[in-house]
Amino acid sequence: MANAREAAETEFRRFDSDGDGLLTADEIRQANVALGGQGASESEIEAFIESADRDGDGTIGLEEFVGLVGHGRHEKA
Ligand SMILES: [Ca+2]
Ligand SMILES: [Ca+2]
Repeated sequence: MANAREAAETEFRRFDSDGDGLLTADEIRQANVALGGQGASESEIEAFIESADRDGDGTIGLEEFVGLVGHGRHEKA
């Protein structure tokens, strides 16, 4: 039942290079490059964080990441 979630968790851990359970702008930038991106701009990374950062701490936690990529549901808080 949690296949999409597990896939998202696996990705999250791959991106979380220091293993603290939070994705920072730096880690997201590295992840983007690792995925074959040409390097996201600062504003693209900021926009990505803003779109996913529900608790407003400026980083992407696992739950926020799963909510963003784990499934396509659009939930209104
Ligand atoms: Ca981290
Ligand atoms: Ca957050």
